[in-house]
Amino acid sequence: YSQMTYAQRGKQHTNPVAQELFAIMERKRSNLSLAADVATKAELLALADKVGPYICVLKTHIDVISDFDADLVAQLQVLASKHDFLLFEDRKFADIGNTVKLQYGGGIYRIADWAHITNCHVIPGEGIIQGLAEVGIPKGRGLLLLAEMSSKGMLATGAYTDKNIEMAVRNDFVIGFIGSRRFTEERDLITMTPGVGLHAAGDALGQQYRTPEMIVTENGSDVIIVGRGIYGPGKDPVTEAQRYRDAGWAAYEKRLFVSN
Ligand code: UP6
Repeated sequence: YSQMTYAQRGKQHTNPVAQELFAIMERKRSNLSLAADVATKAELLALADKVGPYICVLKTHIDVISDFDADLVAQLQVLASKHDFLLFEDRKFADIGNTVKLQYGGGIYRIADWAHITNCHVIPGEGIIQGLAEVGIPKGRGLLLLAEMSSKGMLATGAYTDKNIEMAVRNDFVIGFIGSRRFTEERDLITMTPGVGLHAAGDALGQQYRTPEMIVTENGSDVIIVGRGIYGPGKDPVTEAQRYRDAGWAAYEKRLFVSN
């Protein structure tokens, strides 16, 4: 699959969210997701509006917004249509199936009502996927499994990562992984990779960065997730978003060129 174009993969994919994601990537020539980790509603909406034209996915941590309300979600949905991107709530669910059903569908965030994509750890076992699927499938959503993490000393390796791959292959609700590489050819599961930066090597709390070329060209990942590299101190988010979009797309085209 890493040798096929995003357009080809979108046409043959069976999951509606995956089809839409590939179509957006092709239309916008962007495999960039913005990790919009800001603290207020106004900052999040301003950033999403500015950077929206250059991204395929807006990744949120909705629970860090100090003045969250239902109107924020309504406005994010307007921006998602205006700029043609998907919403990914990076919730990292990690509880038993019955509890994650409540967390995904309810509470004040009602994630399943607006987030096209969310993600989970499989530490509780496969019931977590089943619980989330009961809420998400009727709404046409998709799930990513955290097969690996970008941080120093992370424990998602070896047999644990392999279990993620097995569970993903047999659950249609799963559209892919958070991780650093392409994991399987058994079906077209999408990899999205955080910990991407053109300049910094990491931060003071264990984050580690690799370049788009390492992630997309060499490792076969599909979407780069960039946060502080775009909106960090002293940066112009539009300039940086264009730079990362171009770097991510060039890395993808190089992958196609090298393999064909
Ligand atoms: N994230 C990681 N590593 C993972 C999984 N998720 O960094 O393994 C998320 C973080 C943050 C974003 O929660 O929202 O990706 C990375 O942001 P940064 O580019 O500013 O480091």
